[in-house]
Amino acid sequence: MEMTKEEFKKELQQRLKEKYAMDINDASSQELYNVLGSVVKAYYSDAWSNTWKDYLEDGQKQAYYFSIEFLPGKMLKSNLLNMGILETVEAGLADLGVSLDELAQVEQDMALGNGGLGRLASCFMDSIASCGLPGNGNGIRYDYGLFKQRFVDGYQVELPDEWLRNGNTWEVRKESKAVDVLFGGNVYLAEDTDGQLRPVYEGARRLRAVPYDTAVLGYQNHLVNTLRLWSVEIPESEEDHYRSIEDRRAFEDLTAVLYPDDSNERGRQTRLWQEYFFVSAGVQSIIRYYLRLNKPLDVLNEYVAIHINDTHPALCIPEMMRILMDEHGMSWEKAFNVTVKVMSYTNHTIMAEALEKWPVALMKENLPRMYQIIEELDRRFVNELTICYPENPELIQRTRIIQNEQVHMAHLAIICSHSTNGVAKLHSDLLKEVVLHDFYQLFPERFNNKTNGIAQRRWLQLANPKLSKVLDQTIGTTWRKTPGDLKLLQNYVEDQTVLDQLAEAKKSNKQRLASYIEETTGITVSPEAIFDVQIKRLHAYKRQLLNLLHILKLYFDLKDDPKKVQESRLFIFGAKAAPSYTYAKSIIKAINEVANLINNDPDINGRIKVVFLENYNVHLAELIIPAADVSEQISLASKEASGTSNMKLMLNGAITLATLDGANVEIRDAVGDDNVVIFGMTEREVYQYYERQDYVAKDYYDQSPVLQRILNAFVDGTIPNIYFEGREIFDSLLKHNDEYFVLRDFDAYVKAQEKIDGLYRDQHHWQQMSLMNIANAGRFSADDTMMRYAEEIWHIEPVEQYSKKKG
Ligand code: GL9
Repeated sequence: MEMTKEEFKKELQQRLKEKYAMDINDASSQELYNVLGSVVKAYYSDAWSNTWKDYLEDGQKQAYYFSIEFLPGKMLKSNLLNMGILETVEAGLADLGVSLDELAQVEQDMALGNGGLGRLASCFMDSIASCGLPGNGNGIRYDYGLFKQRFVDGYQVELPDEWLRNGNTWEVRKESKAVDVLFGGNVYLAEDTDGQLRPVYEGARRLRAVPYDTAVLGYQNHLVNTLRLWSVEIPESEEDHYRSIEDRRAFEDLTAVLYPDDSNERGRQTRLWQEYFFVSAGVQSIIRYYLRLNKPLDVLNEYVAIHINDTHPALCIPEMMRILMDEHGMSWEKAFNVTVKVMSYTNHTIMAEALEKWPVALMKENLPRMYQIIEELDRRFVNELTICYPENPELIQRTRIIQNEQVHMAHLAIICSHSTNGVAKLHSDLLKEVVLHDFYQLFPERFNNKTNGIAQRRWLQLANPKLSKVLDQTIGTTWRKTPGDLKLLQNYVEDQTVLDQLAEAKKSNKQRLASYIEETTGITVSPEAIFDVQIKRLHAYKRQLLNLLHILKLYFDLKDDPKKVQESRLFIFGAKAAPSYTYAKSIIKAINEVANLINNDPDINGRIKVVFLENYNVHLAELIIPAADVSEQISLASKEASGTSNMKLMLNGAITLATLDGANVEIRDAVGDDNVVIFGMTEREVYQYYERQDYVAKDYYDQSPVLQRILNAFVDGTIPNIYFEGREIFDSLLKHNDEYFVLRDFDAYVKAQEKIDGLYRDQHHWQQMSLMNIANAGRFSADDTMMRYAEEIWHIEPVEQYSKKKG
């Protein structure tokens, strides 16, 4: 893919004329953005159709990543970068008096995900294509993405995310690839003309699933994979079935909104419909495509791998069984055998409340055929175990799919797939030893670890051009394709010039963020302060509250002793709370009120500032992460499966302040104890408390005047305007015994923060630590993670390698 600057300019102006009959000076940013989008799309369209054709002709095995969430963010610059024309286009636009950065702002964030899980899926899409792997995404095209967050009087208010209002340049509606999906009604088995038992559907609703395809461009390798998102429509033939507008709406709304819960949405009928809708449409379209290869269905696993991203798409399993048996007459045994080989599953959380279960009655009523198949899967599993473990009926009860009138989706996913992985070493170990121990005993060979990774193209090359430039000048440009080469930076740890350049880049990113903060909040912050960042969903286990308690401690210390030696600090928060999660919303309110209190206290005089940025999303992350000095990863050990912002922050030179949780453990291993600040209980200690049941939060309060003052501030009016919220937080710690051990870890956290303060004072040393973090972040490249999935789970190969083998 080649294009000169002049060719680009000509093409852009030409298309602007065709589409709007306009000159560049008359076009609005939106119009220009639309036209630029069409230039870009035209530019990759050949590669896109060639990729499909090549896969088909070569009978290439492909992976399909099924995820109910994808969180790609903005795509313009990322597409330009991957096509290798970012600089050409930037320069061409500049010639025409247009700033690419400003134009890029016009694009709406594609926010079809809640947080880490959805963002991971998008990093994986980028990496799959960039590694030359044949793999595609399958999900839902929500009309409304994750809500927009506003603060009103310090409270979170949710507004709809109308991301499609101005259209979506990148998607292509594929009417001809639509499929039908059936819901509800009755299903019974009856003998067909050929004597076979086939299901007969009575009174089912038929909905049409229409795919919208988005190109996923590999990094400068001419490969273009597909992210296929499904949208619901009512087929014309079915219109008579709808008695009223409301009745119709209920079905049309199936793909209207993403459920905004950060871990799991339980028990809601529409959510179950969403899950089946995109799963059924996706599996049907895979099979339809496969049949074009003219291969028998019992070797499907040699051509297709389906990945179940968390349990939300676990219905892939019974749906695959249904298609193979009901539509293609395969026997149960054969269908099951193939299905297990095709499917693999990733677990993303050990939080018990997030393990998805569906009431049998709901499943039966809404997805009768799915339920029949699940019931049979359960029955056969129980039979087999009864033969193998006759002496252990408890094991069978604990592991079966249907228990207490509920369908356990994780059990379904593990029993009927060939691979179950966790997302960081610690997490995978906990799955084997504790959470899924029974299954590990039954199927030890299925369990494996795949530590998460991040796409360094977005999180370094695009988000941090300043640092990227320093890297290019210092270690050359190979790191752009091979993130492992960042390691070369380690050779410069004693090089003052390089350290200064890194510091300069950081400072400039801090200035950029400071301007944004000033513009959006009116708060003036100094780029000299330590930028201390906690950005992630608001959840009790992530312990934003611990951060807040420490801020209050610093505040009281400075009030008592204005001469106290201490670096000035800017505490930055970004976090959305699930709309129904009142406790998380109370924490948001409390942080906002503490921010008001401290930022406006003349005694403090700006030495501590607290900023809670509204509407944290991918785009804002790209602004915050390059500017961070300190990365807060302070979840209670054992609760954060992996975390991925920890990797992004490290890559951008922030020092990690962390508990030994999730991937923090591997970050410590990568940088060494001297380049990270670790504190708090280990996961073992946490489990010991669970076993002994002897944690008494109130003891910590009773014994610590410091904690008394801080906690009392929530209920005695010291923090204004939080009458209810303050009480709720206070009670959560003392009356309800502090579920996430905030008070237990408080002292250790304070000491760790003091250590950070001391380290920062020695700027030379701090820069060296920062450099070591950048240099060792390569191992968290999603490219490597995807290569491991490809080799060890999906058994697919990069296309280049494949062509070489062919040749
Ligand atoms: C999560 C885990 O909580 C994170 O620790 C992990 O990094 C990601 C990706 O594996 O998955 N599981 C989960 O349900 N969420 C995660 O972030 N929640 C959201 O996506 C909001």
